[in-house]
Amino acid sequence: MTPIRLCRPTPHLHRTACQRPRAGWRGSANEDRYGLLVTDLVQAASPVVMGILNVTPDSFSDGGRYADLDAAIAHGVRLRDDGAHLVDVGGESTRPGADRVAAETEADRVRPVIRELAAAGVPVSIDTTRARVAELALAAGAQVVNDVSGGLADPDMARVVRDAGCPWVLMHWRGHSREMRELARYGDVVADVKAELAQRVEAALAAGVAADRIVIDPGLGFAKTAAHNWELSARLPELLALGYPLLFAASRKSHLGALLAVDGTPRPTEGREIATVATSVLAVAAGAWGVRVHDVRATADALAVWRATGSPRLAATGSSGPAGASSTGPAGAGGAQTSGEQR
Ligand code: PMM
Repeated sequence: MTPIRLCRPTPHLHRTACQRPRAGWRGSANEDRYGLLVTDLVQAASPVVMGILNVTPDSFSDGGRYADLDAAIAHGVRLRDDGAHLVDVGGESTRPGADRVAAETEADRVRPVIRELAAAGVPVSIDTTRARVAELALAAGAQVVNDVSGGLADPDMARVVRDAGCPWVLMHWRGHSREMRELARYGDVVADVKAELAQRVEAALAAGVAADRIVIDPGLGFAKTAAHNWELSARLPELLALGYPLLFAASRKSHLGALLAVDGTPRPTEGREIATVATSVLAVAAGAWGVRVHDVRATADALAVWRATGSPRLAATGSSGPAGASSTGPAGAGGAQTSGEQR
């Protein structure tokens, strides 16, 4: 693997050497289309905030809310105005147990939204595991591919991303929604996720994707119990050692609901925002490149505080996990995925 230099978020506004396109930066054709935006995002000096816009009827937190085109566009613009560097548009729910939708349905949901947001100057990423949907979304104006399968679900995805020259978020993934619960079996969850992410990065590089287009993501909630999510959250420096920018996406997920449960009843998704902000800031302080969140304003405010206090970095925690969390099954803070919980 060719590790790229990871630019840590810093409070400085001027461009550092590692923010400038490096030798090997892939040509002016890609720069024309993705140019500075891409350079700024993947090699950003400040943490990148990705706002979530699911145009699905059934996503676990915002499902059904933005199925209407005008509502979706208005929300995407609001996310940008609140401070999102990217608005992540998804047309297929990936909550555990969800049925797949047809590729045409997924594409029909996302394309008009992306087209309008791009026309309004909102930078968009497409959240899809399908190469064809990614291709159509890029043609409609998306600038980043966010692939929760890390390229595993569709063997053609690497070609699409390589040809576009756009950034590619490779998330750790073991299987589609219907089967992911049974796949939450690990020896040491951090070591296993790290090794599997390294394989996905290798595959992307082998397919010709440039190293400076790659972002990794541990995939909280995807074939992970609550204990796995906490352990990954606590040991991000081990994943950062892979040498790639890391996206952290805990927003409103079920381990937060379980942590805040009262009498065994998980806190509903709307009540998980403060916990989301806390975990996002901790991730950035540990070195995450960016966070993917529903409430962009709350996150942006918290990151402004983090910057104003000198962007303090946490000491690397080494390999010991959080107290009480087990990597082999549900235990510790939050315990198992509660049935009925979405992620
Ligand atoms: N989680 C969801 C959807 N897309 N993308 C990335 N990169 N990482 C994630 O953890 C992730 C994702 C599911 O959450 P949602 O229903 O709130 O979008």
